[in-house]
Amino acid sequence: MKDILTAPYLVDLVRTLTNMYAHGWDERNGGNVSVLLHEADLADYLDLDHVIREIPTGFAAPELEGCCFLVTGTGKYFKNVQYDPANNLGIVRLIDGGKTAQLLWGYSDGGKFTSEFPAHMMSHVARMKVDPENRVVMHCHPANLLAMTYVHDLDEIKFTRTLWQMCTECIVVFPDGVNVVPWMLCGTNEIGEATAKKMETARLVVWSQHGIYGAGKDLDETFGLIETAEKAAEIYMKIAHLPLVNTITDAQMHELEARFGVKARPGYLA
Ligand code: 2HA
Ligand code: ZN
Repeated sequence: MKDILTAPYLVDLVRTLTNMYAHGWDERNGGNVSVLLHEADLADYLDLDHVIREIPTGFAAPELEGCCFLVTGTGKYFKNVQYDPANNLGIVRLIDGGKTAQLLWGYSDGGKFTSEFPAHMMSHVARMKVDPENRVVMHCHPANLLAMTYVHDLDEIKFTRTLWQMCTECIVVFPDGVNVVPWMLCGTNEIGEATAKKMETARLVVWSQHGIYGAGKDLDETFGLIETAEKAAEIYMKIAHLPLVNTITDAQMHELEARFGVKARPGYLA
């Protein structure tokens, strides 16, 4: 057996979580990330017949039967993950139609997956239907996106258009825009269901007055997606109180669509 700490997905996740913390997106135990793994990804590293313990999930997700996930632990701090991955992360396999998680590795102090596990698993189901390559769901608390939810209209078209107008590359990076969930109690199946519904039409979902969810095929892509939206929100928070003299027009957005071969979400541009 190879050492799981050398598995590319584990190395990649530890680096990404460390970077998310460095960006200030994950104070204290803020944020959570899940990565879909197949048994074939794990076979060289773990005895898949050895289940450490079983943890009830509190929801059903029959689409994920037999899927394995590398997931951040509840109450754990991203800043600490690099020093003790086996305590702060875990690998689980879903069985019983998603109602039970079999722990295959990690959560070594007796812990379990993030409190936002329902939102993660339901979002994986939603994104897989749109993009079979999707493997990552990422949640964090970037300050400028959060700030924007206090001062900007939460209408999804308006919110998306503002972000697109803040940096030229935004429409290229997230042509499907940003969906918005109003303030809801976090950690519940209800916010999980609401997030997953919004994930059907966009890879970015803002949780008002809380943070953001991103989804993508790998950690780099998903990190980059959130990074780009957060950069746009930062520009917005720098200029929102100043007289607006220039912007990126819808005609220029259409030029970007043509140049980069992307299609803006229907109805979002004039
Ligand atoms: O895990 O970010 O939304 C801490 C959180 C909950
Ligand atoms: Zn959060």
